[in-house]
Amino acid sequence: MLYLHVDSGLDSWRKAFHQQQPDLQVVVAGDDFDPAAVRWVAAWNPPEALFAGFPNLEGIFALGAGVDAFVRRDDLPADIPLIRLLDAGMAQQMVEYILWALLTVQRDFDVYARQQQQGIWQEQMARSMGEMRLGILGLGALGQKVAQQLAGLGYKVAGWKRSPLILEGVQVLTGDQGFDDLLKQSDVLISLLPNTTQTRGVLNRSTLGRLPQGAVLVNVARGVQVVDEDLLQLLDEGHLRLAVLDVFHQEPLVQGHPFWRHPRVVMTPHMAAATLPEPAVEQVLGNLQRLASGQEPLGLVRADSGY
Ligand code: OXD
Repeated sequence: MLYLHVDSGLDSWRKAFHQQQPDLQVVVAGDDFDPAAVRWVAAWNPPEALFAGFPNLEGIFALGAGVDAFVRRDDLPADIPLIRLLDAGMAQQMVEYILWALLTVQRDFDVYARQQQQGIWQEQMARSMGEMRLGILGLGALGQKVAQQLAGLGYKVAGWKRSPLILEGVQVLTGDQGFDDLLKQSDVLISLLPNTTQTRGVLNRSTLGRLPQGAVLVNVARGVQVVDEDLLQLLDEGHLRLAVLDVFHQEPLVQGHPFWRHPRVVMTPHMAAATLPEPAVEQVLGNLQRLASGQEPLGLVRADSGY
């Protein structure tokens, strides 16, 4: 029996499970079932103490890429595998979102929006894709696909990862020196980093200040990676041209936060890459099969790295 917890679209999730594996019993809050019979939980934004209610749990599937809401909890026994989604339709959405941000600056649509408000008719000198140097922080399952697709379109793409990696068409940098080099050469810095103790606050005055004059930040990872005051200062001082933000310290972003009205901030409500029920369920079921045959599931979260 698998217990399902999602914030929205419950019917689509149940349907996807039913269509792909009709014999798997899927239960949700409010159903009549014995908690002791629940072996698996598939969840997004799991409420506090959710897992403690199931004494015979064998594994937990996070229905997303980031597992920060699943780690460091009191109700999650350390010996139970935590498995996250890898891509499952999210990479393509990320590419689309980032491409929108890139085209906004490459073709100066942010400038034209301001010019329109001021009644100014003036053509800007657009850059080509090959003139845009992108720096992608985080080359995990999503980051790698995003990097390669953007490189395939003609952008100059570099990426940073903790451990070395060979990725065709992408310059991969590692270590502290690599991080510094990436910052210095990125016209657009894109965060796809996981949320860990090391990445919290990593986008601050010191790091963002090392980006070239007029650079742009795109954050599609987690809001806590950004020190908001530092970002606002760098935007106000004109060091950064634009910040495209999909994620925030607190979501929904509190009313009155300066991001809402800042002329150099473009914000969206954490929608860059939604979890799509069908590919996500396919991945969960594939992993259930792997576990049943003694194989390691894909997307197993490592306790030491937290992702
Ligand atoms: C995720 C997210 O981590 O949607 O999947 O933020």
